[in-house]
Amino acid sequence: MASSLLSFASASPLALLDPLKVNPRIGASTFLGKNFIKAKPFTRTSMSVAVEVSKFNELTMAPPDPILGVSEAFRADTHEMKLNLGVGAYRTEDLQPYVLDVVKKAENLMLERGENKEYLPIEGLAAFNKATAELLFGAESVVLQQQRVATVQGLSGTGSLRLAAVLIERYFPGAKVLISAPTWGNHKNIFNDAGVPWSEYRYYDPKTVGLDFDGMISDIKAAPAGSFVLLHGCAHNPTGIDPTPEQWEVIADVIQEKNHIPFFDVAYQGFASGSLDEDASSVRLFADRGMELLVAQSYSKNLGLYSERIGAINVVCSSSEVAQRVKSQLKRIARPMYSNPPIHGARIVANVVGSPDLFNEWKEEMAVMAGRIKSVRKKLYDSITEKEKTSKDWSFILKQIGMFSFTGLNKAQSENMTSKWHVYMTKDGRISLAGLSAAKCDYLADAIIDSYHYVS
Ligand code: PGU
Repeated sequence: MASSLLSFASASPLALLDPLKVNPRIGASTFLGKNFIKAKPFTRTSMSVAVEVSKFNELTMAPPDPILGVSEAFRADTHEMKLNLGVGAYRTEDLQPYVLDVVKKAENLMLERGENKEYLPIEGLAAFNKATAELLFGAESVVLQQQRVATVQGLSGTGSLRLAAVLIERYFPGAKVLISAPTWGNHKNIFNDAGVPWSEYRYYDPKTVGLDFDGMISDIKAAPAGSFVLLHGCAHNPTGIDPTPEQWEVIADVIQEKNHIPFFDVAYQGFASGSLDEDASSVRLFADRGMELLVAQSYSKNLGLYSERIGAINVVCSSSEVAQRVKSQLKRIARPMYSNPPIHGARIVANVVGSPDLFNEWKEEMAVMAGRIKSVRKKLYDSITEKEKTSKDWSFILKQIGMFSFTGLNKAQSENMTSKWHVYMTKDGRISLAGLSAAKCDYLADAIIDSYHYVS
């Protein structure tokens, strides 16, 4: 074995060992441990091979992720006032991560039952798939009664979006996905990596700090018929601006006229209004019209299951027979990608949604989380307006909904928030109010006022 490892070292083009630190009289035994005490000293040949240029040398350093990279930078900062408003993750008033009580109860149930860790089927846990589709469409919905929905458990929202992206690439070659401008930073990566072309439709109007509804409608109209239109089901990320129910009707009209296919991303069900049903109303409006559509779901935020990677892709089809075929193809996509999904988060969701007691408790906890965010939103607005010396109108903070506020701060101003104030946020000016406490509102207001007025 020693000799085979040594021959690997001498044959490897990778610069595995630093020859300057190698004592040629001792050779590799220093590095490889006492099992290799009999190793021969390095020869000239082995040393020169060890520093040869790596086959991976062409790889440049990838940039940090615009969202998850912010948390890495935050962890490295030692300032006592530092604040992480980058990632959309719920924190308690003490700014600690929060595990929902219903999640702990569901996990205890799982332990008591002594459930096993066998592989799940490719499509995931049956009880989860049933619960997640019912949560989304409503247990009494026509699409579920007619078995027209293909539901496959995915690796949270991201993995579910990716399954759908591959489905589009494979079965709708050349079809474009229309994405709101702006959108969640990872959407474009997902479609790029799946080889799906995309373009943007207007969404945010910086002048009104509101929805550019006319721009949105005309861009959706102008797109080639049969495009996929990516819509945020509720609590649009990053703007916090959703269409009104009347506007949703018009969006559905245009999509139907153009024979487009709606593709909903539902990552915040319950976090916009505090009500699970109300936050699913956009999706239900489209499904009730008899349209075919796709919906990716995530339980990262509403059940705080960020690292369990639990979500689903749902494809509403024109008949149950088509839905079965679509499901079979989604499974075919999943199998070589990750084989089958993890069970733990799926069981938690199935237990919580499937038990009336836990379900009711979940709704209460969700209302508390959504309520805390609403209260810091109001407190931040009050602090800013109290400090504001000009006629600048900050009321958009109150109008936005969900976990985020889109502050309108530009890149330089957002950078000032971090470099001067140790407030970590994404460079598009988004702050996660879920990471803010009432106690830090005043400090954040100072940072925003300073960055807005004194940095151009
Ligand atoms: N869709 C939207 C609109 C999202 O905001 C997120 C998460 C996801 C999907 C995917 O979440 P999963 O955890 O894969 O279910 N956005 C958060 C979390 C950090 C990130 O970028 O993944 C955010 O801060 O924007």
